[in-house]
Amino acid sequence: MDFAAQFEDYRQRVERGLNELLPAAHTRPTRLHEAMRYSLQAGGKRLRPVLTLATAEAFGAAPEIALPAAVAIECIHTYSLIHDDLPCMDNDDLRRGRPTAHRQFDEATALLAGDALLTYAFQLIGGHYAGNAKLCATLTREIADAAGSEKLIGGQMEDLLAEKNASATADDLEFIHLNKTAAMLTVSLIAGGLCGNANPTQLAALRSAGRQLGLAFQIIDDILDATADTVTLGKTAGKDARADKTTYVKLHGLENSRRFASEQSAAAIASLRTLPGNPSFLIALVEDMARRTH
Ligand code: GRG
Repeated sequence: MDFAAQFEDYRQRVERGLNELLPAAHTRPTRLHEAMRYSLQAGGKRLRPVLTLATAEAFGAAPEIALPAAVAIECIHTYSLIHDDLPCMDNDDLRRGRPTAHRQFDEATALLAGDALLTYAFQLIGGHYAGNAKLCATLTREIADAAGSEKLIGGQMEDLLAEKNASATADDLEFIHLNKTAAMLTVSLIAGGLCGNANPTQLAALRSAGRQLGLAFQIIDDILDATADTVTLGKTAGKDARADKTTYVKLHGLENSRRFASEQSAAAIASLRTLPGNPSFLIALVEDMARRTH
């Protein structure tokens, strides 16, 4: 199977998993469950859950074992997008090519749908890995750590603070990217590794790859915001410059940002090459991401 077909195969597993593992839309209260599914099923790239399934498989585990963890991570990612779009944060109207959750429903429903997706992620982990107490505890700890106040939420907090601070530094920007973006990508790899019984050295290689992939991903996001159009992106383009936001492009310029993104992608590939088994799909995914246009 070539890369595109393999990605599509993983993506479809994720779509089926999301559909089967989330409460049905008609579950009471229907408005809440409809909003959770609306945002989840709006068709993101599914990068994080695909990373989890592919990493598990690279370590010889069946992707089904990693599916609840992959779905849990996509639930957390989607909650963070819903909350990020709210009027009190980024105040955005468009996400994944559709009206944002608070536009489609209302602010309170969007807030609750985000809360519910975050909570449901841990309900899924607790329910599906109960038969393997060590795996259940480690997945819970790793995912909670990545989504918590020192990583995803901490990165978002500093991002909001940096918007009001014209003298935010390259160090501030790295903190934001490592925590807001790289932490969830890293835990996607780690969750797959844990499901595939990766040893501590292999987990360390996955952590390095996640950090490098996350930095490359975020720099490319900054470049796309500055260079792509809203229709291609499926979200409002050019927002960073209009808000005079501190980004890689603002601090280092387009050319240096492009160079830094390719250096980080190359470093992520080098980290993945140290893994046993067959990390070729993961390597192709990093290469593909480096070329992404949305
Ligand atoms: C509200 C706690 C909290 C966190 C919000 C996700 C987020 C943090 C902010 C969104 C803005 C942003 C640029 C975040 C960096 C991570 C990122 C690029 C997310 C978008 O991920 P994609 O491109 O989205 O994988 P899809 O829609 O494809 O899943």
